[in-house]
Amino acid sequence: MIRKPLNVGLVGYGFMGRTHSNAFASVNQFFDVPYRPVLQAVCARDAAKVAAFAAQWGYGTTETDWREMVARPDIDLIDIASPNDTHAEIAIAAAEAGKMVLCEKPLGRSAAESERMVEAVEKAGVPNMVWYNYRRVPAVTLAKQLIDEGRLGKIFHYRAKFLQDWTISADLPQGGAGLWRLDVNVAGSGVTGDLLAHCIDTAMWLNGGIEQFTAMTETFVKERPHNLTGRVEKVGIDDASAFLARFQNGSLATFEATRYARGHKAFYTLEINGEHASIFWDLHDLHRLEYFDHRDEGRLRGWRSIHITDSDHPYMKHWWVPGLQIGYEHTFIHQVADFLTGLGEGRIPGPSFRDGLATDRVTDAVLRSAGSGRWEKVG
Ligand code: SOE
Repeated sequence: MIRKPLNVGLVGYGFMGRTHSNAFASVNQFFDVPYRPVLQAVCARDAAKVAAFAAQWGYGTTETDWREMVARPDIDLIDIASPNDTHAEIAIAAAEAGKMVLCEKPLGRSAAESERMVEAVEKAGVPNMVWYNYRRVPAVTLAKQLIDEGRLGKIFHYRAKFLQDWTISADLPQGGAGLWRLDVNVAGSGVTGDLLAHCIDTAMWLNGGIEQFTAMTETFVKERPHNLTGRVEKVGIDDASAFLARFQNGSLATFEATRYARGHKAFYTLEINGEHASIFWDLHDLHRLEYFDHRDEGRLRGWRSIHITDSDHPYMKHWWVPGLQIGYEHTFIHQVADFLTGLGEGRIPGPSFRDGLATDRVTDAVLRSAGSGRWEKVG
């Protein structure tokens, strides 16, 4: 297949900049897609650090002002992997310049910000996508297939958790590189936008829209030193967030995210209980899907632990041989592969900016409900 070059301009070189760069650099080795991502430019404010990143990952050029990169005619796609407070401005400018736009999650710091982003990409008619990568863990994609095939029957329950423990120390400062997630002005919210947003994106993809819910949040450490001001400042983010929900399909759900679950690092789990069958998945064991089917013969009925490494499992024929596992970074490669395939077919797969906005509407309403104690309906 002749692959058309697609010139990528990346903004941000942190953890997410690395996952995205790896995906762009690896996709053609494993997937037969009609485009060849070219690591054309990377942009960040620190000239020395961005030059080192460019050398390490093979970016051809560097910029220190994203506006310069957005204006460059040799860039086709702007990929936003910088902190949340930069997403809207860059995405809107990129769309207005006619670039395709990929944006790290959450789309905006609030639904209002995300609405402007959706308006910009849709007005410009540019391909767009949000990096909710967990949809493309093969086990999670298989769960989607099983649900869509009707194997679970009517869904009664959806249960999701995303547990971490890295902010428990009150000495941990907020703000600056790596710790901007603790600064509400930059992040928009705490675990609600960072972790619960993943659970909500996957849940709405697997189980449809959420009708109403009631939430609670807590900030356990109320003040932290700020890396940029040097002062001890009030903490504005939520450290833990949980809600009870009713989906449009009638199922009941519980969601929980926290950075205060000692011992858990990235324990994202989801369980779905249907009339005929149940599914359980756990990010710490991401290549397994636990499946129980009540229609199995009684004597042999039980939970099956399916090792998702066979060539008829989603994405797996592109990797090694049956039995050999893949990991976290592959979810980003799958997302790029699907994006490039969709680009060739003129049909970009989700999550689109509009899907990202739908998640932000829920996270906004979670914070509202936690403040008011009332049930919220999502439009
Ligand atoms: C936070 O620690 C974080 O890195 C999130 O920002 C990511 O989206 C999540 O996938 C892993 O945890």
